Amino acid sequence: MKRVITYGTFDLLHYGHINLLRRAKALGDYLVVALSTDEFNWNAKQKKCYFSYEKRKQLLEAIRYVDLVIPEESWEQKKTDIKEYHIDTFVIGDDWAGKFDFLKESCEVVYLPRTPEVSTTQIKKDLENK
Ligand code: C2G
Repeated sequence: MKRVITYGTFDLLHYGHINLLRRAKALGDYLVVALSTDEFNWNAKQKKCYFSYEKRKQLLEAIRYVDLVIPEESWEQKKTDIKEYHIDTFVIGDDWAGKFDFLKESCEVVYLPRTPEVSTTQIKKDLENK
């Protein structure tokens, strides 16, 4: 059983997120998604989510590619998560390319191309300009 993990905010869930989750799951048999909590989003990423952690978790758990959703509360938890969940592969979009290479001592690290034309930021901007 090959176990994969990815991390993110996944606010205003869109097909770019789904493309990432589909390809992440295709790298193994079991996909863990570490979902940024509201506090982590604000304190670490200055992101104010439209949907709360609970709502974003509910959405992710409804996706066929996702097997488990856990909270992401700090930048430092990745190594512990990889051990605790017996992870073989860490995967994330290539907007993070190189940023998590330190995890290579713990597991395989894969950066997948982002879906270029869609983002939560752009969705919010487009809606404001409607
Ligand atoms: N993503 C993508 N294509 C898009 C938008 C997002 O492939 N058009 C991917 C991102 O690269 C990331 C995942 O979807 O792998 C989640 O994106 P965000 O919610 O923006 O995640 P981010 O805020 O980058 O959080 O510790 C890591 C951070 O928590 C990552």
